[in-house]
Amino acid sequence: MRFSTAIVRVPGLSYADGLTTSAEGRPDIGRARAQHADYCKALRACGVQVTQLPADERFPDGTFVEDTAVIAERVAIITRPGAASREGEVPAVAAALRQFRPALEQIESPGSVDGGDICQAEEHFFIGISARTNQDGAAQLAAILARHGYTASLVDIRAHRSLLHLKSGITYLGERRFVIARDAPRPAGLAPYELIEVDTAEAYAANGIRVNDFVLVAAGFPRLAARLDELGYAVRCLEVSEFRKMDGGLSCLSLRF
Ligand code: CIR
Repeated sequence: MRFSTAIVRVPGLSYADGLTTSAEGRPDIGRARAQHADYCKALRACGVQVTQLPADERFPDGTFVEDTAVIAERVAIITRPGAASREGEVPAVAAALRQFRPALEQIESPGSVDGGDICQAEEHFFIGISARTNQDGAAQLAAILARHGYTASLVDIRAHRSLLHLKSGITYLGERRFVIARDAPRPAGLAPYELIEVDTAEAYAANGIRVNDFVLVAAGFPRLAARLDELGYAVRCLEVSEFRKMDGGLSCLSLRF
C-alpha cells in the first residue's frame, strides 16, 4: 500500500505527564520535539505530505495519534481509545481526518480500540485484544471492516505484559513479511508469511513502519537494521528515545493513508 498523507500531532508541554509503564525515566520535551521534527522530515522524505495538528495540553498522550483511528483504503474508522485519559484526543483527529475522508465510521461504547492494536497485512487485519482494545471494540471493528470487504482475526496479547499494543511487537513490512519480536504472540494465520524475528535484546525495534519505498526503524538496533538492509529494504533509523520513555514508538506517532 502506498501512502500519500500522514497526520501527526506535536508533543505538548504536558507530554511527560502521559501514561507510561517504562522505567527509562522522564522524557525531555525539547528532545521529544526535536525527535518528532526528524520523524516528520523522514515521512516527507518517504513521499508523504504531513498534516501537523497543534498540541492540546489537556492530552499528554495526544502525540500518539495512531491510537485514535484505523485507516484503510476503503474505510476510515475513528476509535474509542481504551484509556479514559485519551478519549478526548479523538475529536481533533476526526476533524483533521474528515478533510481527507469525509465518511468516517466509529467505534461505540462499550467498545474500545487503540489503533496500536490493529495490524493490517494487505486485505487482512490482525486485531489485538489488550488492556486497551476490548472484545466488544474488536468485534465492532471486525464487522465494519467486513462491510468494506476486509477480513480480520483476533489476537489475545493480554498475557504478554511487555506489549502495550499488538504492534509494539509486530510490523507488517509488505511483500508478505512481518518483523516480529521473538517473545511476541504468534497470531493464527501467519503461515503464509515470512517472519523476520527480532531477538529479545532488540525487541523494541519490532515496532517500525513501512512507508512507501522505505522502512523506518528505531535507532540503536543494528542487528535488525542490518537484516532489513540485507533483504534489500531502504532503511532509515530514527532516534525515538523520548517516545520509548512513554511506551510509544514509530508507528504510534502518525496516521498514514
Ligand atoms: C499510552 O500509554 O497510551 C501512551 N503513553 C503510549 C501509546 C503508544 N501508542 C502506540 O503504541 N500505538
